[in-house]
Amino acid sequence: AGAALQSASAAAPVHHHPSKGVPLTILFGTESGNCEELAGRAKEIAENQGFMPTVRDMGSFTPESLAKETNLAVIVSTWGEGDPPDSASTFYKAVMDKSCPRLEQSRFSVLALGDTSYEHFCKIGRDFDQRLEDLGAKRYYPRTDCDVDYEEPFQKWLEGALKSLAKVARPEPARAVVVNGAASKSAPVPSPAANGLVYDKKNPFPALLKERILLNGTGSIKETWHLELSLEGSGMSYEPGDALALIPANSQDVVDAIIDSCCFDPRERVTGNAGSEVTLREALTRHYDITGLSKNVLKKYNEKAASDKITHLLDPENKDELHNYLWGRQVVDMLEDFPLKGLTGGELVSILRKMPPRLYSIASSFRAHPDEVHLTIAAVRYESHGRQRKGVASTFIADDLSAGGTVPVYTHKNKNFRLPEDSDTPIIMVGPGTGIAPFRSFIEERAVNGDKGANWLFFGDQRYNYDFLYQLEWQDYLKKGVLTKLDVAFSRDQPEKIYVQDRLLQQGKEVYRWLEEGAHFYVCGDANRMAVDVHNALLKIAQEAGGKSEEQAQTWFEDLRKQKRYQRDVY
Ligand code: 2AM
Repeated sequence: AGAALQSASAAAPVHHHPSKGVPLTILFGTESGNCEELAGRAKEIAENQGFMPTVRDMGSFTPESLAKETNLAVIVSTWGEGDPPDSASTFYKAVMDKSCPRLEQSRFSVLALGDTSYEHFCKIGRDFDQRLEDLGAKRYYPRTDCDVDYEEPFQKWLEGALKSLAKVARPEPARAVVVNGAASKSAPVPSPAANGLVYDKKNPFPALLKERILLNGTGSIKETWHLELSLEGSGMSYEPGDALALIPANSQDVVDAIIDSCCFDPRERVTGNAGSEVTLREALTRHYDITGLSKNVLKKYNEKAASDKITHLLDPENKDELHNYLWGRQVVDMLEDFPLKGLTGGELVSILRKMPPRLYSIASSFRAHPDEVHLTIAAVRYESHGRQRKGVASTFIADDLSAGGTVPVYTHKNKNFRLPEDSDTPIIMVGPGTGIAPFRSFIEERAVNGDKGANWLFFGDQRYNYDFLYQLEWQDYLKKGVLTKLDVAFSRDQPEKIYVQDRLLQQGKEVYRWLEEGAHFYVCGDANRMAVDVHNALLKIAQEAGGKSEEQAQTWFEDLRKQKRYQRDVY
């Protein structure tokens, strides 16, 4: 040992190791896999600097084990209305609870992931940060809150945190360590992506649209699209359960509305999201988020506008008023409601955030469709505050992307949504609406591999006649025996609503039997209502079919989760 290894993304060359042997527990809470991925990368970089890092998942961690740690790096995301990642919720509650042990011996730093377009931006990271301090732990580096574009802040945080930790963990001045005379030579820096074939966020692949089919029949109030994109020549591949990130363009109506509202010159040269100069029209079309109106954008706008009305809204006393104002409004509404004379296009883009990529669960198996990726996307269209609004990515693919056109994409691994390792293991899949997507991928994969495991699908949507997504495919799989059981819930075909969780409950005994036999259980789709109701249905099944008490059902469920036999992909 000795020669200073250097990761491509590590910040400074390390000639000696003041951090040598310093233990570091990187504790992550993840929903989509981002925090887990960052934890893995942090471990690698810390290791290269001489730390002794371990990565732990909040999903299988307790406050008691927390109290045993000296140095902690916490990486956690916030979802929806300020919720922890589902798998981290038990740990989160336990740490916030009065019974959590004191942490006088610990040091910590928090990296919080979130989305500034939500009111409770990075709430969970902030809660941990405050709580660990209250419990007596010492903060060795300030918390960093990241928006969806977290790469740069992550790298800065990690660099700063490791530097600070190395100082406090080893207060004595580091003596130069001479190892085999090689200490002064730094290792050669590996050139990243030498083959030039790595497509990622910074360098997405322009995927060609091969096919776009409307899955709903005429008469439906839904608009769900099946999309086939070509990955030919990219060298990209993916596993069932992965997502595809897609970088949309803003609709020209919305770009024009902004340009008109401020009488901008669309040819004005402004700074694009990668630092180079582009025209204002190009910047508003492809580089920035021009629809999401958040408190953050309003605050930055007010630094220029100094409007009494905005100042009033931003006062913490008037939180509810701010919430009401932001609801259903976009950047163009702000520009019209609080006009600012003399605002330039360059000033406007400087307060906007970069265009965030949108993640969609992949609906195909790569082995079944080599060099293709399929998606199932519901077009979002609604009216608010007197304007017709459109979901940016979903209507980009529905309205603006034409056959032969391309869309920039890259794949996003989701290690928390995977088929069982053993192909004989039975699976139960619950995927109403576009939640069906990853299960099409699962079934295609199992069919193409000739896997023996039984497959049970629960699908739901509004009406049998118009909204039975991929109906012919499912019926074909049933006939061939690939699909073992199919249960459907069409909510609007009868006076009372019937949802997937009602079907689960009706089949409670059988569902419980499958789970007792080792089945894995998957849920994909709406996070706010459906996934919660399905969770509760499972708890009820454990009580009714499994004869468990409420508490036993809870433990049974936690066990399922710990064994990674209950997995969710919800949004
Ligand atoms: P609805 O629109 O008739 O309420 C896919 O969108 C399907 O999910 C639709 O049939 C929708 O029914 C249904 N759905 C709505 N709320 C749900 C919930 N809480 N749990 C399960 N499914 C729900």
